[in-house]
Amino acid sequence: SSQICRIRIKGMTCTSCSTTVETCLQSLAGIQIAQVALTTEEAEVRYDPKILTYNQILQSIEDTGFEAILIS
Ligand code: 9UX
Repeated sequence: SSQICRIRIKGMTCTSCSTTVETCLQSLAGIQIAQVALTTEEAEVRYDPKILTYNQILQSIEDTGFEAILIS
């Protein structure tokens, strides 16, 4: 199954920051698509809710050193 969520990510200032977050998300089991946009400070993530929860997604973003807030 699959679910899409959008996440606001605070504190990214260069493309290396957004690539770090994007690569981190893409490496997680259960993530199907992850795109991080620096300019809008947003991530769009498609994931399998049977494998991980959005709280785990938010936590793994925070683990990279950026603040993550669920938008939708
Ligand atoms: Mo860019 Mo981000 O030099 O923490 S990698 S600012």
